[in-house]
Amino acid sequence: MTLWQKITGALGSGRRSSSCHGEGLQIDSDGLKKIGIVGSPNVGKSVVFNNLTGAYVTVSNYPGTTVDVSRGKTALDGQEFEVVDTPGMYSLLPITEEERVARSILLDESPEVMLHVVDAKNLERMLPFTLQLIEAGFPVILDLNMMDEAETAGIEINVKYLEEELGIPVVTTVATTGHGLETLRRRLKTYVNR
Ligand SMILES: Nc1nc2c(ncn2[C@@H]2O[C@H](COP(=O)(O)OP(=O)(O)O)[C@@H](O)[C@H]2O)c(=O)[nH]1
Ligand SMILES: [Mg+2]
Repeated sequence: MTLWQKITGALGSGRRSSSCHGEGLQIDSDGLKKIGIVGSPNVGKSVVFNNLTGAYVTVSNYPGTTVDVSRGKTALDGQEFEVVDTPGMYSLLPITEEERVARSILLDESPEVMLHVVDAKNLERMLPFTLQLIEAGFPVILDLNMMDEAETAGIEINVKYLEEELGIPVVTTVATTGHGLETLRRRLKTYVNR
């Protein structure tokens, strides 16, 4: 079985069991377009989220679960967006409650853009999920975060090639220092209004 077959096969079963959560969901979105931050645990999603949103953030249990979901707002070049920090997930096939919540946010809230944050040091391990998201038809921007550690480890990434092969915007960031965040903001805004 090829990687692609594995990915598309996984998506099939993922889709069939969708929408088990999220019924009657209350979203304080005020009709704003939404940016969903997704990715596996410990890649820097929350640091990116905090950087984008700043002070006005609400943390609440996802309905029917004990999983915390943070929501905030960001202004990109004068246009306001809601930003959702999803719990970590490794694929669209949920195993843990966190992953089920993350997938429900993707499927039920349909963000205008999914920011897939990955650890640039472990790109190879993380790209299959990017492909899953693209194949599922989600609007994806890939954020190669932890570029400082990737560089220290001597890892070079051909971002332009990656963009061409994936057909989506790819940005590099060091979320903890804010490096690359301005470019990320600009590309998010351009992408949402494309
Ligand atoms: N060196 C480095 N550390 C980072 C970077 N981004 C996040 N971190 C650290 O990685 C850890 C996990 O970050 P967090 O945002 O909680 O990850 P999450 O689980 O994806 O939300 C924290 O200790 C962050 O300070 C980065 O770009 N470079
Ligand atoms: Mg987090």
